[in-house]
Parts: sequence; C-alpha cells; structure tokens
Amino acid sequence: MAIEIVEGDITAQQVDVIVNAANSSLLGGGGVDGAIHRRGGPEILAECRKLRAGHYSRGLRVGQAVATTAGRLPARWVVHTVGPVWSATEDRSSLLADCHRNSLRVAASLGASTVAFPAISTGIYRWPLESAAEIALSTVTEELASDTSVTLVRFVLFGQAAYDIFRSRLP
Ligand code: AR6
Repeated sequence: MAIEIVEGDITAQQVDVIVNAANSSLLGGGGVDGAIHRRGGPEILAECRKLRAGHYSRGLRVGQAVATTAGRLPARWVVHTVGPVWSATEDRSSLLADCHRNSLRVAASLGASTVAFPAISTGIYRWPLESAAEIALSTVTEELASDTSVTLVRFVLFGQAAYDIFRSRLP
C-alpha cells in the first residue's frame, strides 16, 4: 500500500480510477471537472445524465461518490465526488473526509487497485490547501489500512505550491 504525491494534470494519469471534484449536478463544471469531461469525451457526461435520470434524480450529495466510465481517459473509471464549499464559520471537515473515504470505497467495490485524487475542494470551493492536505492524507491513510483492493493512491497536484504542501504533510 502506498501514497504518492506528484505534480501534474490528473487527466493524464494511467490508473484504474480518476477521482473527479464534481458538483451535485454531475453535469460538469470548471477546474478538474471541466478538464475530465473535455479530455474524457461525451461518454462520461452521457453516463452522468443517466445517473441523474435514475437513482440520482436529486443530484449527488456532498461527501458521496459514484462511478462512471472514464471515456477516453487513460483510466478505467471516473469516480465523481462532491467536496464541501469552504466555510470560515462552519466546520465541514467531516464532509471532505467523506469524499475521500467514499471515493475509495466505490473504487474498491469496482476492484480497482490504483486511484488518483485531485486536491478536492481547494479550487473553486476555496478550501485552504494545508487543511485539505491534512484531511485528505489522514483519511486515505486510514482507509488504506482497512480491507480494500486499493494498493496505490496518487495525489495529483496542480502547481509547485500545492505539491509542496501535500508533500510536507505526508505521514
Ligand atoms: N489536474 C490536477 N489538478 C487540477 C486540475 C487538473 N487538470 N485542474 C485544476 N486542478 P477545482 P473544487 C486543481 O476547482 O474546488 C467545478 O466547477 C486546482 O488547482 O477543480 O472541488 C465543479 O463542477 C485545485 O487545487 O475543484 C464544482 O462546481 C483542485 O484541483 C467545483 O468546481 C480542485 O479545484 C468544485 O470545486
């Protein structure tokens, strides 16, 4: 079992699962979400629409995760999760931990071994990187110690600053 920290573009990762920092609509957006749908092609959105037409008619709740095809991405599945928007007045840390835990559980239910995560909530949702890194790394460490098919989690960070922050908090 291993945790890797790399700097780069998550859509270029050759892994079983790429985790998407989506929104509740599951119908696309900016940031990582935009990049995944752009590079993955229309198949991903088509599956997201089907999810919305079925079990997820009210959207995906914050902290939950669901899988689709990865379309043309060099992965087998995309696991979409919805991070919490940062709040200075309310502690939403448990929801950010849920995103990581539930994404890994969905990946394990598919039999995935390798999973790439972006820094969920740290872009458009404004979560401070230091805090996000601590929550992400501690939750993933805990989950990897449980009974799971996942053997490698790779955090793929945009830019040197984010990379350094995650690196320095690796247990
Ligand atoms: N590869 C790796 N990291 C990236 C990439 C990439 N291609 N692109 C951006 N990042 P964000 P959020 C970094 O905004 O904060 C969308 O509109 C970025 O620098 O993608 O969870 C959704 O639809 C940042 O550190 O996700 C939602 O509405 C991190 O990825 C909303 O944004 C996450 O930034 C979700 O916001």
